[in-house]
Amino acid sequence: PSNSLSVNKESSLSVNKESLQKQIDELSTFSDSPAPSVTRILYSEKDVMARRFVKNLMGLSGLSVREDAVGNIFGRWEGYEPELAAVLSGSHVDAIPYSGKYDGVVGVLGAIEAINVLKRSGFKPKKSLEVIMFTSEEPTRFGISCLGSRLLAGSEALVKALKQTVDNHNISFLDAARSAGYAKDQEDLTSVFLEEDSYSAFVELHIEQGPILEEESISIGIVTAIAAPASIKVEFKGNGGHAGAVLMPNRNDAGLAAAELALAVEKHVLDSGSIDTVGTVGIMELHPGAINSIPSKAHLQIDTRDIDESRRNIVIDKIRQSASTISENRGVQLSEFEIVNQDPPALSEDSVIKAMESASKELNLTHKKMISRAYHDSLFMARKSPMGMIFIPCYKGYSHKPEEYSSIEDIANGVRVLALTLAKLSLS
Ligand code: HGY
Ligand code: MN
Ligand code: MN
Ligand code: MN
Repeated sequence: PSNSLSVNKESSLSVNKESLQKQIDELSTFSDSPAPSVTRILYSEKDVMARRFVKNLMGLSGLSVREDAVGNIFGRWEGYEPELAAVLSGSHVDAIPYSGKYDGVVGVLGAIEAINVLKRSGFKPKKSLEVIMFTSEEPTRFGISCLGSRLLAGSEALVKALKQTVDNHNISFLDAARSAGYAKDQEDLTSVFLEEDSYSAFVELHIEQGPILEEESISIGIVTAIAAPASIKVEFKGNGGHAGAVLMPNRNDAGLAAAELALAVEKHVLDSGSIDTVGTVGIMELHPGAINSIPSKAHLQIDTRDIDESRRNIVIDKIRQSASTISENRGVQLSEFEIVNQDPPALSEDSVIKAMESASKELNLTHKKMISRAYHDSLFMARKSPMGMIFIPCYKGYSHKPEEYSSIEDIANGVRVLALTLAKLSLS
């Protein structure tokens, strides 16, 4: 089979922009919140509609489709040496509440279009090429980020945890998975684990979710590392009571304990000595949530990250210390302090970085190496195969909100770099 890539790459790798834009727009309609926002939660009926949409596109591209026990969806283009470990590319389509329509989606629809681009160019893969849609990357429903890729990477702890994980409506993970047609007769989900050396490389196309590429008018980001994420669940309990009748000295207000801890998170992060340390309290729920009732319970979820793992872990220890000091000072009970995940960072593989760089050069696209401050399924796929990520610019770096936007030109640039990168890795 000829390596048709020797022809002029500019012309032979053309993206069908209008159909890709239409797909992005149509996929965004499978949402539980009004346009232009997107809300698409794991195993919800909108998620199931999105899955059907993606599987259909994979089929139309001639990919053979399979799904694993938790709904990771694979589409395979067999190579002429099918016994070699395949090259994998993909991302996620689940979307946190009131977010945008490009986060993750660009890496799933873009990977399918990259396959179409290669097929149209007459390319024949040596190593098979596979596209994956991870079953869920966002932590929204069960509080576990990158659930699909963590399982693929072989997390025994997660298999155990999923046996008793329930969502906010007390629906168990397995019941939710079964309602979407997965995890049929599966009690333990170790069937999801990837065999050793299943893939020779994994590449994810994603919007930058930061302002750098747009600010510097650079077309392509070559990701060298992904920051180390962690999340913590905290709950404070007090006696609550009547907002009018209970005098201040007699209170142990769980809500104020939570507020003080949130400010302590900010303080510890700012004291870390590096701009790369971030901390967020994105969830803070007060019970009973009545204006004239002193909060008797407060539930917070804390997200803290850093490109330097030990610096991040120091912040976590300080947060834990503050939580117990606050509970003593305020006479509230620290009824929960659970580190949900405390992951190391991931480094991209040199061989994949080189492939992405030479692809960008051959396509005459400006590019720069950079880190990813957002986490991605790539963080866990890096544990199973050489990993790389391709970033494209997004409007003002906006993400996780409805204003998220990338132009179809920028998306098409990313798809072409992905296509050429996959071709190089397939022939390597
Ligand atoms: O939060 C993140 O980093 C990812 O975009 N879910
Ligand atoms: Mn996201
Ligand atoms: Mn994402
Ligand atoms: Mn992500």
